[in-house]
Amino acid sequence: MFHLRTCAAKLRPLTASQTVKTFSQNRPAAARTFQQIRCYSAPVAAEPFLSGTSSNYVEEMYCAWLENPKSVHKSWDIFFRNTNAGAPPGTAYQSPLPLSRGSLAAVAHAQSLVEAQPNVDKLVEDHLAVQSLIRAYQIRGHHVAQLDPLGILDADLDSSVPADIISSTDKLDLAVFKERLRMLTVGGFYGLDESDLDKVFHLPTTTFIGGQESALPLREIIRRLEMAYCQHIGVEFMFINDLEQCQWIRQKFETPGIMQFTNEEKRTLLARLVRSTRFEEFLQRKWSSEKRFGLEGCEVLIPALKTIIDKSSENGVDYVIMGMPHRLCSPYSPIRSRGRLNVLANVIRKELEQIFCQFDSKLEAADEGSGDVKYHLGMYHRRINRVTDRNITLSLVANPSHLEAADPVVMGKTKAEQFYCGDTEGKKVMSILLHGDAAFAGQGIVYETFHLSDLPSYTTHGTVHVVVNNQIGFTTDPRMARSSPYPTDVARVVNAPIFHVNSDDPEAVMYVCKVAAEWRSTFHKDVVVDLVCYRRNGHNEMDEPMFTQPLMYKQIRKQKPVLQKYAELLVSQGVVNQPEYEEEISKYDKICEEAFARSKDEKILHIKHWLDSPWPGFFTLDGQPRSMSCPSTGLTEDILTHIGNVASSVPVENFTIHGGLSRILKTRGEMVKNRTVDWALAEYMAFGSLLKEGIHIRLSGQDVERGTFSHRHHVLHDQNVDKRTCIPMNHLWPNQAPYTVCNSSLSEYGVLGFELGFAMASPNALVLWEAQFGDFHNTAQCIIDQFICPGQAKWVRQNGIVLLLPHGMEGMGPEHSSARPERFLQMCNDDPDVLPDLKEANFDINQLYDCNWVVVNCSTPGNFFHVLRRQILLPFRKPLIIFTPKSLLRHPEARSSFDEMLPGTHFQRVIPEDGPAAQNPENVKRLLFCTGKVYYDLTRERKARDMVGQVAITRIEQLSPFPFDLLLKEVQKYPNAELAWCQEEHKNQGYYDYVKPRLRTTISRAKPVWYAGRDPAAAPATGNKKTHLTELQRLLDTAFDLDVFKNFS
Ligand SMILES: Cc1ncc(C[n+]2csc(CCOP(=O)(O)OP(=O)(O)O)c2C)c(N)n1
Ligand SMILES: [Mg+2]
Repeated sequence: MFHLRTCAAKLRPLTASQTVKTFSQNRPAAARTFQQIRCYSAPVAAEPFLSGTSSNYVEEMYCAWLENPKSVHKSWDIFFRNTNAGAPPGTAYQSPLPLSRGSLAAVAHAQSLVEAQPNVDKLVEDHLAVQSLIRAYQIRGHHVAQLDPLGILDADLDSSVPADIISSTDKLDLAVFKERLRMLTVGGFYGLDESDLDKVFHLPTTTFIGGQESALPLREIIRRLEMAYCQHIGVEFMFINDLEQCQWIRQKFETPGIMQFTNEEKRTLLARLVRSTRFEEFLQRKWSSEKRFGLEGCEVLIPALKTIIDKSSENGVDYVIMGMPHRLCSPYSPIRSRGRLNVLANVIRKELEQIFCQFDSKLEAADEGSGDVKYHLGMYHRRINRVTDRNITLSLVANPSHLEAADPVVMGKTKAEQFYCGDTEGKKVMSILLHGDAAFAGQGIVYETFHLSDLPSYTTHGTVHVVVNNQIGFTTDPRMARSSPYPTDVARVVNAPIFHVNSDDPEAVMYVCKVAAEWRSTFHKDVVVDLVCYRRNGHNEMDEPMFTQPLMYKQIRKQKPVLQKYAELLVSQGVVNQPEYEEEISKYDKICEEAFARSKDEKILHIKHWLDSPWPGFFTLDGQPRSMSCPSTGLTEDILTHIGNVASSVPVENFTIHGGLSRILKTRGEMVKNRTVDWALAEYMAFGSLLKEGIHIRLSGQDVERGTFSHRHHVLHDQNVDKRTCIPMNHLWPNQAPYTVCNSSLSEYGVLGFELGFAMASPNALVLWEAQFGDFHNTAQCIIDQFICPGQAKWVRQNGIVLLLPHGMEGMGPEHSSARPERFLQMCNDDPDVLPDLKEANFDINQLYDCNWVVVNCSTPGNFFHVLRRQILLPFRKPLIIFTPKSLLRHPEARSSFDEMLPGTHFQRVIPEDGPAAQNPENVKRLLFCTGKVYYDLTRERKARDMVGQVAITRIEQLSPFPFDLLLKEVQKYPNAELAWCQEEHKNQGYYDYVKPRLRTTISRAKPVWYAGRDPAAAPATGNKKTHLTELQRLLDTAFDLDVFKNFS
């Protein structure tokens, strides 16, 4: 009521013909612009029959009248004309006149009913009731749609029928219908009764069931709603809070006859089903002894994917990146990954012989790495899309067994591919993610990935999600596996429409896939297709599904395969005849047999053929690095100075920065004048120079723009203009590469996965993920364990992602202290007990080439600068783990001179002692090795104790691969020194376990390597500041007590 009153207050006269014009011009966004064009000319709100609930209805009528005065009942027409003419409240309404002859018989019939009504109240109420009924179907129709091909479970896990709609299972049987109507009436929902069924009701603009008609009898309204919402498609969309999007969906599903297929389309669909089904059967015939684990029960997935790809290609997409769930890529055996093979064969169209030869267990692997089971491997294939005749590239991202872990990786790769081809709206590159029902509901990474979908620096402008909802997860019933009604409910957080579809109705599946692809290309937002299907076999052949799902599997045994069902339908419709169908089958069987014969000629397995992201030009043709050396990572003074100057300025006009930041920039400027850098400036120098060299840089993570420790400030904010920002890094050079720095959502798993995927797309980018504090990386452990650490070994693909992990024991308590170096070091692949050949040319580069990742802890900004630059100047890519400092960011000694960064300088894997101890090495009693920040505590303590000549301190900056060569030299330089490793971390949580055996191997176990550090502990650090300081003092005492180890020797 309030709403209408507000509107009524702004009335101004307008004739219907005037408004028709205005309205039709605004028609596409009619619903949105409604507020602006509504302009009654009388105090309508004072009409006696208007109430809060009826006002919506009157608005609908008014809109329709504006568009076409004849489209509404005559009584409304008169009413609106009168109100526009200024009729006072209560006088605008006049009893309707009889309709002229020649209009629809049904309308005439309805008219006579309307005219017979004593007053307009009943008319309004009935129309409102019908409007509510329509809305109920739109909101809850999916709850009664027939989605389960087995007809056992309700896909929404709820067997109750919403009380306010007529269940589709009633099939409008008159007796049942009457009873339902009686219940609805008694329930007081709508106040309609049987006599209303043949009355004609005007349809609101929020439905499309009328097609060309603007009014329909109630019986027909219900029938059409049933057809749209309660058959084999359940549309969940009414939670979307954008009217235009809702209208779009309603139009796609409500318009009568919209789901029509030509005979040609039906034949194509049948042919695709033949391929999908017969491919599975072919594999089963050929490798029958292998365990089964396939697509049976969801064969429709193949035509579904093809439809999404065809439609997207038609709309301009030329690159589709896919990620798959486990059912399609079993970790255990190739044959059990038939779903994936089916996709490779029939969607991506990988040559069949290439696929079949993978089953030959006698073939030798030709590439480096331990490899993975073949069907976790990725794929990249370019081909012509036969339907659209356009080129299309399809890439399937390799994935681990960990369900859903590949989701953010696929998104990141998609974002990168869009970025590199300038596809800022996602018109050319898109992703399709496949999911299992249990995993989609259960794995939190799904939610985390959804939350990236609309963020400016992470959006891929819409992903099409396809859920293979076989209503089971291994042996677990969905009723035990999730609390949400549907497995897809997680998608509602981003307002993604969800199309549930019974997968035994292939045409319904194709239709929703088509709509999903169109949705994505229209709105560039995520959409979900929930293929409600079944799993014909057990989780694998060893599993007896009847143990745990007896009723379901009794039904499944009786279930006719979808191909057979659909073929029978098309034969009955005369679309194909039986011989044609059989011919299609034998044609495809023959293709498989011939490819199988050819596959016998393959001699060697090339995992490289299964790369998901080839890097053209980066390697030689046979996949080797172009050199095995790394140029100097130093820069000229000019470049350093230029970057330093930009980093300490605001490179745009009229931009007011915060006073505190001005001081920070001023300090930076002074450092530049003094030819020194701190951590932030060193990072600036590394990034700025790589940008000059055409290397794109992307730094992502929580609060990275400013930096958790407020040291970075890569994005300046105008203090006077909201959202006005400046990124000086993008103002460095005329033709520089772009710099992306982006605060991420508060997700480690999702964002690290995303950046890994981004880094996958190109070797010519420095992609960094920074943890807020290093310990938070463990919520992304799956990405580290399954992708970053073993990625190259499993999937032959390299990745140069950089992890920046703030680390250091600074009395801040157990959290925020440790980036858990022990975990990263434990996963390094270098052998602690084998001394490599130190005389080998380019020993350091070879070592880097062989390792699975590089782990560093730099003690100076200069070295940090070099390691970042080296990451790109190396002729290959390895993940780089950097433990970054916190207090050292502002430590006055943690500065580097430009001299350490000039041409000819390099990253120092080891920083040897260079003080008095190094001048007289034979006097040195102890050689202390350490890494990172503790170095500054040690030097301070040594000075305080006046032991600079007796104790040498050597910093190991690159922990892995271990610098055996340089450390051997260090040990040899101090022949009289005992060796000790000093760390500030607890003994079981730091570097000791990694360094000690390698140091011992370096010196052929000639001397012990003593330990000076904290005791083992369960927590990474104490929460008590005093204890922290006591522990620190104790470890320093140990480090400088030259007698402390005597009793142990
Ligand atoms: C993160 C993770 N946890 C557990 C598993 C073990 N696992 C493999 S398949 C499976 C059931 C998956 O069910 P669903 O997602 O419905 O896929 P379906 O097998 O039904 O296709 C489980 C629990 C896994 N692979 N990954
Ligand atoms: Mg499942």
